[in-house]
Amino acid sequence: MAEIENNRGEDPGTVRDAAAQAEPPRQATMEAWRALADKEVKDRDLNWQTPEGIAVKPLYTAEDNEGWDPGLPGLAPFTRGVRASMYAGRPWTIRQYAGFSTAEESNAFYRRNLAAGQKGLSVAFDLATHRGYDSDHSRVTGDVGKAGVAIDTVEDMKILFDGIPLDQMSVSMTMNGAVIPILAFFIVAGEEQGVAQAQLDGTIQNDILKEFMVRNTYIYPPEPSMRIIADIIAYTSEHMPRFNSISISGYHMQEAGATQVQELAFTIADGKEYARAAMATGLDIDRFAGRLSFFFAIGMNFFMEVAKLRAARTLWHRAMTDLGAKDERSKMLRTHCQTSGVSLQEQDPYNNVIRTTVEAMAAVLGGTQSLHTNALDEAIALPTDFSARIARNTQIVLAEETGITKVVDPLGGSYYVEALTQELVDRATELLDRIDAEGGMASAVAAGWPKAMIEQASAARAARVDRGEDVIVGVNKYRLKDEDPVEILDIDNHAVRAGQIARIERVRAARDEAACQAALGRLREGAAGDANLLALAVDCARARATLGEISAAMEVVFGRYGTQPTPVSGIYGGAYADDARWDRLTEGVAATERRLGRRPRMLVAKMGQDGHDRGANLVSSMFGDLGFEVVPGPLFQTPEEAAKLAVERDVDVVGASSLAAGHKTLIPELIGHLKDAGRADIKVIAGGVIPAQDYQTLRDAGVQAIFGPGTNLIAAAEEVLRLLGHNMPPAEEAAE
Ligand code: MLC
Ligand code: 5AD
Repeated sequence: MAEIENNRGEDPGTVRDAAAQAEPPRQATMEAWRALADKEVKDRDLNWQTPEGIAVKPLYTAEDNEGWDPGLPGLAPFTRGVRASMYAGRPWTIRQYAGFSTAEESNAFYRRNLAAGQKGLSVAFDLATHRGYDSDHSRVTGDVGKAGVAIDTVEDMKILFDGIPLDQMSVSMTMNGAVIPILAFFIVAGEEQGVAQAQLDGTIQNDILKEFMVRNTYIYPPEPSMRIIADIIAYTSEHMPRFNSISISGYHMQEAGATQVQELAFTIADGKEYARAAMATGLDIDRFAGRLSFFFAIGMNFFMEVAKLRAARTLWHRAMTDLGAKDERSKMLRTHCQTSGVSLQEQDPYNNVIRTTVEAMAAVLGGTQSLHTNALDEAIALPTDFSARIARNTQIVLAEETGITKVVDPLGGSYYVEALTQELVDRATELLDRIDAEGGMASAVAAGWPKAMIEQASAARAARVDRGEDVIVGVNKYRLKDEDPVEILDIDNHAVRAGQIARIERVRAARDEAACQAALGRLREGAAGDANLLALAVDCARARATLGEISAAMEVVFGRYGTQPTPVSGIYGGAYADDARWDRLTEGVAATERRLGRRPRMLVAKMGQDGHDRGANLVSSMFGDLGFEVVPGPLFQTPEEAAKLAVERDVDVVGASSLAAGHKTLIPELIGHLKDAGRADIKVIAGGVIPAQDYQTLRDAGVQAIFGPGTNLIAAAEEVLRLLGHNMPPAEEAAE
């Protein structure tokens, strides 16, 4: 107002004085606001307790930001962004994570995507590759080519990047277990494309601590795994200056159920641990720290996610300063983000486009460097060309149509966002201090409490959703009566495997066997000693050793790691205290126990190389709370091993949890082995990422109940009790 009038050429002081005289005095006090708001809502409490225990108020003002200074973009502590010009100078990288089937098919998919506006690549490998097995290994029959692309030798890697110049395209590779052979293949694929190592631009995930916590694609025990990381940091800092040696990932923690504070603190703590591990090898921190990068999930709590990225940058700057970094680039947290997979639903799947758009906006308003937006069919399958196009265009529209890129940190100065940023910094610092006091993240992970904390948060969230306290549109509210299935990508696992095996055989037939074995021998010796493992693996890759052979050479020395799941108890059941639905179920369990003369027993089985154990852990925890005797099966069983365990423990039911598309191969095999053992009476149920299109195949194979994404665990438990012969009336009848 004053400025408009000022355009008339009047003295601004006079204008302001006149306006002050004309208007009645303003009552902009907090007391006045509170009185008005209370009147409007009739004294209802408007504070919101978030899952991380933060009390969010209905109003924020300048008072909430007192003593807090977020600084300026491009300048320490980088709260407002790592670049001075941010997206006004260069937009974030549209980097869609993808990979499926063979190297040929994935390469063609990448090229179509790049032609349509994608800017960087991000490779998803299949689980056989992740876990260091060649496609011909007997443990991976259900996994080859399913959740990502199968890579067995450097020949596959060359095909994967055929026609994609590796000196011009930045390539991220999500690999943590078989990280040594994969990075070696990448280096040699570049070399044979004519690209020197120093020119390679990209990122390797190489983050093992979160694998032990939540993602589970580890191979070796923690100690040699940490050595591998230090070796990679040492190698890349010397030979590959443009390459990000690690992508320290909170993403999978949030996917496993972590709150934003947990994701933030554990990720920063992981980063500190890696920096310390590299320094322990004698490397100067400023030699490598500028190429440590990060990766966060962006879920539906919009402002919390924006604040989380700002808090992460603030915390990392502090952490690296404490570790002695001098170069500001060493203290700059650069990150990739991916919209949240678990927030997406099978039911009414077009809602997922909306969710992903909101999450993508939070990621860019938080200042991410690179972004993956999930496809609408996320909850059931890998993206098709159609769903991938919409996912990609979500970013292109944000970048090119909205004007969001024109202003640096446009939410900077929002009272709420700044207050949340500070609150997240403070809360994460409390956890970080606890971790430091216990000797760092490797010790904390070994002690197991961060994983348990995440699983508790996950069980609490599941109970809130099942009870309808957290709304999911189309799932626990506004659910459709009829759903039209969307078209999905189906991969012929048998054909991919046969093709891969044929190629491995061709590579083996053509290579200089003696040279290959000699290189593998040197790697084995290096593992027993202290040579740089990546340098030795590069020689193996040149000599056409396979991924399985390179992994095995190190496994001989390091061993293969495995753990026994330990489900949390009391959280899910506790949320249902005094709830009639829960009482009906516990009565059903008690009646079943009387009939059987013992508690009903359930094996929760994880077969194949699928390490996604969030669903399995939840089911184990919930059925345990109900009074079942739960046998939580170890990860990575073959169908034969799972059947054997079921028979040994004399269970009544096996719940097979599948999240990596192995279900059509693995579950029928499991049923076959139970029959062979004369235990066809053991009931088999299936849960997880199972598309409706596959239900009939599974039923034909003998699966007695299928629980897809979005299943209410209470309803699932009722069905299990019915399967066990309990006369359980439907909930509506019981209520009548
Ligand atoms: C950027 N640049 C600018 C600029 N913005 N220069 C001037 N002005 C500006 N405004 C420069 C940068 O300095 C850099 O050069 C170059 O442009 C590229 O920009 P960047 O910001 O570094 O982006 P990018 O290359 O995309 O790297 C982002 C990254 C990296 C650092 C976060 O680590 C990355 O790409 N990560 C992706 C990880 C990923 O895809 N993960 C998938 C996980 S899926 P220079 O020379 O400084 O480098 C998963 C799921 C599962 O894990 O479980 O399977
Ligand atoms: N292609 C595309 N996206 C994938 N994801 C996992 N594997 C692939 C793949 N092969 C995504 C999903 C999942 C997250 C971990 O990564 O969104 O939730």
